Amino acid sequence: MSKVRRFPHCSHWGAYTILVEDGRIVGIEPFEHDPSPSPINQSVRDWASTERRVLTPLVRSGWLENRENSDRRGRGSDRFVPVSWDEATSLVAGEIRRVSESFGNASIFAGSYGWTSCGRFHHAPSQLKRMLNLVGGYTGHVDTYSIAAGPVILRHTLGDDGACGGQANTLDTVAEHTETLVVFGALSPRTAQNEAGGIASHALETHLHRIAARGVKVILVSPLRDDIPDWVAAEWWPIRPNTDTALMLGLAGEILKRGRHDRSFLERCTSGSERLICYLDGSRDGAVKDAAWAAGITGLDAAWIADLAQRLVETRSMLTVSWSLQRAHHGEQPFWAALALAAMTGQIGLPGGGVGYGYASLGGVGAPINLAKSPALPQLRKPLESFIPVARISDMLLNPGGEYSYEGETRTYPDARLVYWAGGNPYHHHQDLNRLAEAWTRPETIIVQDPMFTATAQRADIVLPANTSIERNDIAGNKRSDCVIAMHKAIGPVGDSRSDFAIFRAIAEKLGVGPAFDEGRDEMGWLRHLYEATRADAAARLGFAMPDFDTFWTQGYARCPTEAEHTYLSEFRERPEDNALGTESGRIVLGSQTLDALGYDDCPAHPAWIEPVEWLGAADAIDQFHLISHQPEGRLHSQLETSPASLAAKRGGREQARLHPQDAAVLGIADGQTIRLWNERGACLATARLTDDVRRRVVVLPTGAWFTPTGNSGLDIAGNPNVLTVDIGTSRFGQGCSAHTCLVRIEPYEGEAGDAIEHYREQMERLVAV
Ligand SMILES: Nc1nc2c(c(=O)[nH]1)N[C@H]1C(S)=C(S)[C@@H](COP(=O)(O)OP(=O)(O)OC[C@H]3O[C@@H](n4cnc5c(=O)[nH]c(N)nc54)[C@H](O)[C@@H]3O)O[C@H]1N2
Ligand SMILES: Nc1nc2c(c(=O)[nH]1)N[C@H]1C(S)=C(S)[C@@H](COP(=O)(O)OP(=O)(O)OC[C@H]3O[C@@H](n4cnc5c(=O)[nH]c(N)nc54)[C@H](O)[C@@H]3O)O[C@H]1N2
Ligand SMILES: [Mo]
Repeated sequence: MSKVRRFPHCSHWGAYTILVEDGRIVGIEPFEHDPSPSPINQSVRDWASTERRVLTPLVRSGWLENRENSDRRGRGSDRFVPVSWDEATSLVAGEIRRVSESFGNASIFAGSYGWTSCGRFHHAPSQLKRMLNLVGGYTGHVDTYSIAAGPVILRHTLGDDGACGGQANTLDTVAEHTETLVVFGALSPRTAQNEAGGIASHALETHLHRIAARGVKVILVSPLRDDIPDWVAAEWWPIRPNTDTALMLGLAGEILKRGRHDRSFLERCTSGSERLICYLDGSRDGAVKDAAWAAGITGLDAAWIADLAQRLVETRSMLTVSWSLQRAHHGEQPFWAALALAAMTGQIGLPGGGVGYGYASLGGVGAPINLAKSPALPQLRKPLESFIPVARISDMLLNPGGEYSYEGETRTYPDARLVYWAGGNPYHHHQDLNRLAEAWTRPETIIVQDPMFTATAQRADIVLPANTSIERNDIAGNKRSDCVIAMHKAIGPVGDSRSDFAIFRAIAEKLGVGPAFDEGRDEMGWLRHLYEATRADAAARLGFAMPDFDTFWTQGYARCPTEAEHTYLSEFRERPEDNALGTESGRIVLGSQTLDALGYDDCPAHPAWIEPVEWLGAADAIDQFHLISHQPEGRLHSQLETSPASLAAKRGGREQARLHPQDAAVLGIADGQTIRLWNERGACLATARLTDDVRRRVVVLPTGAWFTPTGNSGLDIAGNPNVLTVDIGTSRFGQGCSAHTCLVRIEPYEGEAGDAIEHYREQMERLVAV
């Protein structure tokens, strides 16, 4: 008689138990200690289906014939030839050796950005980097698509980027002490569902309920009303996108005008405030930065702004700034301006006061801080210090040897001949996909390792089918979660897929570094080793007892030592001399000598409002819309795109774009109609959804639809916003991605486009047909 077996597991969106009967998944149960589990849990059963999976190693026919001299424009259209694992891993090892010997290891680009699965051992980019570090290294990347401009500017103004990633005030203190909460961006369970490396307990709603119950004055500054749950009863300030810096500086200037700035705090705890003040009071450029000035740029009401300036100094006030604000042109500025505004109020370092970044952008930001070492596969010593800023991938491929600047240094792009991508999907995550497609023809060889036949895998020369986390054992955990979670193998591998570790071990062996790569441990040996390192650290450094590995593995989770009720910079505030920050002055930098010396007009020496390259205030924006391509509700990026939670947000076989009914009326667009969004970079289709939750002249199209270009024009019929977005760095200083800066035109679409998912399936079948 068959019996249901239970397997504890975890994904970036949370922990759950997989119920399996006769090798088939028959149910998913959320983790018992999670107060708000994510609906995406239910989607993981689709990993077991063969639909969209890569079932065997594949090599593009053109590459197989001509190797590095192949016609690279055949990527994405040449048929694939199935090969054995032995042949595939030999080809990969051969390419690594060839490029290393002929051009040097900097010509191997293995930044391999991406979220892969949440398991810390099979973590594909870490495995890849570990292997390559044993054979001379690779060109990697710094920062992330999530945050780049933000951490770069905070390193220079706060001394480190901890405040960006969960080391600012914990949300329990905000829920308890804050009287005025200004949310720039979002505080939404939509994004808080996910946490890199998994999350055991989703606590955002608990904190928001407390905030609502205490009657905290909450102001949501966002082009989108549902960026905070409606039951929080926030006041909605529908700001013109990408103008938050002007609002923040207008508030700071208004405080200054009224003489309400905290002079003592500025003097004791900051440097360069005179530079900022000359800008705010107009003595630098003749424009007084006050409520009226900010109203003109942001489209908000001057009286509201003036009122808020007063509230910020008269009540315990806290500013939260979502990561989204810095994924925009000049994204350094809103992060720095918010810091400046909080410094003017003098509330930094007080419980529930000051500023913090990225709350709810991930579910663990603002959670109690995990003090123990998190489990992670060591990537070993790097023999090569070659890197690019993460989002400069097309720039690198298009301009080998070209100059660029990053964080104050002038650098050159390496000559990438071989690209190895494991666990990421650049045809999901990168901006201006048509430009990426051009850049993608430059490398001699492209290797993609993924369970799914993604748009990136379709455009590879060698595709290695990794299995998904439910087909192997792993361990989840990170700095922002209070548990490590056991991830048990629930089903056997789909097709001929193998675990990331098994794939890299086979390649390492062919490169002659097998023993150094696996250190004699197998999968379970490694999990035990990584867990025990966390446990030993918790015991030695913190006197905290975690269960032994076997108990942890059977129980499915183990609690870690955490610090709750954390107030950021409280000691610094008390005694700045004894707690100097790692900045040029040891204090919070409001006017920077470093940036003054660099003389950049796109990242000046004090926080400043600078017009983005595209925005609604531009002269040519009159018939255009600002595109917000935010994170999708029902999936993580492009993952599990055809699963129920993701499909729930699609209509008419493609992604929905939300716009205001009055705008739709002007354009002659009805709810549910197919629309075309376009600009000079590309075009895609979407299904219109009309709602007054969206500010006028803004269109919201979530990311993650699988890139499905059709016809000669390359019209994407799935609704992937990255055919429209702009591929420029945030500034010469930060070089982050500018995804949230983008203008588009919209029109009703009358043609016959077909169903995007069906079209994608047919394309997959064409590529692997023998
Ligand atoms: N327009 C616009 N673009 C954006 C953003 C935006 O706001 N707007 N946001 C950006 C942000 S913040 C991010 S983080 C990026 C996200 O970009 P990515 O991280 O590249 O997106 P994912 O879809 O999560 O890609 C992960 C890939 O790993 C694969 N994978 C899953 N598990 C495994 C595994 O166990 N092994 C291997 N080898 N592969 C696995 C998945 O199938 C998937 O193809 O997108 C960025 N792009
Ligand atoms: N369900 C789900 N959750 C996720 C992810 C996912 O793919 N799916 N991805 C995860 C990842 S990798 C990351 S990095 C985080 C990202 O977390 P965030 O960066 O916080 O998420 P976004 O959804 O891009 O943006 C949040 C909101 O910011 C607002 N916004 C955009 N531009 C502006 C602006 O100029 N001004 C103001 N005031 N508001 C603006 C938009 O209305 C948007 O809804 O999300 C994580 N959480
Ligand atoms: Mo991200």
